[in-house]
Amino acid sequence: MTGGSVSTGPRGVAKHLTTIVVLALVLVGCSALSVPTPAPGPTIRAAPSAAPPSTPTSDNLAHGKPATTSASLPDQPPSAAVDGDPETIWNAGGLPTQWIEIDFGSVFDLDRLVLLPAQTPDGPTVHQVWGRGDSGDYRLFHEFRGSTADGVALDVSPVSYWSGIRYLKIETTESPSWVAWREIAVFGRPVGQAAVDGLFGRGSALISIRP
Ligand SMILES: [Ca+2]
Repeated sequence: MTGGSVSTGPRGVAKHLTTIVVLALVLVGCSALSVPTPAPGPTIRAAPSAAPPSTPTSDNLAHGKPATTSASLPDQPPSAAVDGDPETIWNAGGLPTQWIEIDFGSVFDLDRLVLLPAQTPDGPTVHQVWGRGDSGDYRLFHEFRGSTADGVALDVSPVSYWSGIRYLKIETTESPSWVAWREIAVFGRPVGQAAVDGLFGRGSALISIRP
């Protein structure tokens, strides 16, 4: 009896030690597992892509191009809408309808338009995008319709090129504000280049394919 109780002592201690060791290993294992799971990766990787895409002035077809308008204030001329500076403004000095037309000097196929409004007060507006070649009638390519605000860009990239445009006209038909633009940026390619791209597919479409 006594021998039995003596003999079970070490086994009991050993059993407890084993349990402690196992628990310690489990705890170590849990802490080890928790180490490789820090903040979610996508959150960290999202930071660089959160920055707005750059729109280099050198690629902006409208930059420094001749612009004419329906009207303008003496100190806020049409050229201020295409000077690359968001702080300078073309201001019609009047309510809609007002328009601004930009002459690219030759014919382009356009794939992006960015409009930076100057607007007081904010509110519902309608802006129509018209284009034509060296000659011919204007064609309506796009219409922005919605609530807009001062300094908040309107950005459109058509699925297909807006083709054969030398003169681009932005006509504002509705707004609670005098019609004014801080900046108009236009991107695209010469007509011939667009034809070559058609053989291979557009780069933007290829880049958009992700696993
Ligand atoms: Ca400007």
